[in-house]
Amino acid sequence: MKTGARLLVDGLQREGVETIFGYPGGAVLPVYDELYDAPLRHVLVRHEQAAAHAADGYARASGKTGVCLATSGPGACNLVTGIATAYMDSVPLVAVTGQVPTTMLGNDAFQESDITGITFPITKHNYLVKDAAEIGQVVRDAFYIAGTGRQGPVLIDLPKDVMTAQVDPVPEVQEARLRGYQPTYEGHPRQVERAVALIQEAERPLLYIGGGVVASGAAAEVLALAELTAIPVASTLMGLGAVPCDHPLSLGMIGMHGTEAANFAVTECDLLIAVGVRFDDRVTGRVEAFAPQAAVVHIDIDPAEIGKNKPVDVPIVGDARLVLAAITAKLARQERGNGWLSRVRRWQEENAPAPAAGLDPAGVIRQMNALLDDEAIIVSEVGQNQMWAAQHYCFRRPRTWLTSGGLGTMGYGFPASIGAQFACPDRTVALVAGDGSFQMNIQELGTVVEYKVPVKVVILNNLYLGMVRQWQELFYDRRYSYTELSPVDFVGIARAYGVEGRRVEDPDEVGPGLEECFGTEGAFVLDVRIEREANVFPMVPAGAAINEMIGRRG
Ligand SMILES: Cc1ncc(C[n+]2csc(CCOP(=O)(O)OP(=O)(O)O)c2C)c(N)n1
Repeated sequence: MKTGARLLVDGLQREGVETIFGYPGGAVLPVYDELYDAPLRHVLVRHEQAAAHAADGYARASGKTGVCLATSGPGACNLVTGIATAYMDSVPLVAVTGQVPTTMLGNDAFQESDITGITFPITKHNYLVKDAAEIGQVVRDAFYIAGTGRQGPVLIDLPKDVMTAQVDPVPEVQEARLRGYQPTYEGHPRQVERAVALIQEAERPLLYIGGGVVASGAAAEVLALAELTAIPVASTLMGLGAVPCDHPLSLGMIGMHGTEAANFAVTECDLLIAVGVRFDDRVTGRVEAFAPQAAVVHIDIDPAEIGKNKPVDVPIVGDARLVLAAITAKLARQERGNGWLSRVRRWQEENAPAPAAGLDPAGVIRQMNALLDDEAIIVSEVGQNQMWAAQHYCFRRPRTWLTSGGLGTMGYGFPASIGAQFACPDRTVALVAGDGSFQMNIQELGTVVEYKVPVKVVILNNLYLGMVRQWQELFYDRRYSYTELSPVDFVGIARAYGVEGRRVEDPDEVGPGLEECFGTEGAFVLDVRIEREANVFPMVPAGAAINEMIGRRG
């Protein structure tokens, strides 16, 4: 005989869960009582949004499914932004919420919210469990759904009486088997043949890779194909790290703040091999002008992505790793003597970034890069800080760059970096933040102190909501409507929680400041006062064609 709450904890253990992030409340107390002496680590965050982001950071850094836990009503609602963030970036997550007893469902009971209704459009699947005997199987199925195919968040809502119900006998948990859910892993052989033929014929091919490459562990396969056939590679924000940034075939990031080489190459290419990407508008700009001369091969595990935003010539539904391996196996080494690579290289050389004056954020990121090893995990907040980190840090390995790409969630980075540090306790985890976004989940300094999480926070502090101010400067005639932020004593706040910190206001102090930050054993907050009106360039204005960049460097 076991209670529903016990079956939940047993289920989590059966799935290999070691760490969960959560926040208690009345409706979830039976589960917390079970956690009291369960061999599971529960991390008490300071806000449920942070629990979801921490579980997400844990998942992105480790490749495992992250788990968060909250109470009903306000607790569950506070998870919503974190669940939506994970959904948009296809991150495997299981969120467990307490719910009012089944007898009170729909009565506007105290702390009731229809969380399955609320999260319906932002979860891959969700459950409102009404029979405690089903909990074991629901947990098994939830982890299976979250972690297979196109990964994503799954929610399990447990009414309080279901948690306390006694189950006897305890049903055996079966292998997950879900009618109507069968992800396709092997690409269709005929489509693979067509892709191979197009690669053999192409004169100006380009690989366009995204988060799906990281998720499916296809980084080595991308590199093998690129090297065998001398195809340059452009990466989305989410794909950074899959191919080392300093590899001769790497063009860096594509899109709104992408490199000239990547954006010009996609405009000129005659074959676009899109892998694990979704043709997001931040990448394509005006979609008709994106790869206008190219035949398009699109490889994706999610059939719904193919042809969604851009017509595709060769659709290949499957796991990127398997499909790329199948394509590469059919190809012989190809040289590209037609000048495509030298043209691409010329774009790279002509547009090498020029050093800026003053306390330049790009310089801060480059100095960070010089100090840290390839294993370091860099997490960002959202805004200019995110784009500077993406542009100027040299990512060389998958899962070393964690950022909210699809939803662009300010407040994501700090809790995600805590989750990443729990997943990878022996590696350096550094957060690049803006002063605005850091303040969105700054209370997690409490979690950092309580659990001795040694994350390093580097605030690129411009006293503005910088990215929005940049848009106001460029497109709203410098009318800075509600984007100026008053100065905050971040070092004082950090110290009040018990975290060390230092403020840097002079370019010469950046190096020593970073050295102190990364040389300190525990957590550290480095508040770097950058040039207030530094902008992120190059930039493709919203709705423009991808090669219509403004503010080119130099
Ligand atoms: C939760 C949330 N609210 C609003 C926005 C809109 N937004 C995008 S970037 C940005 C400014 C970010 O400012 P800051 O964190 O200081 O970073 P900076 O751009 O200055 O580096 C805002 C408000 C958002 N992305 N997320």
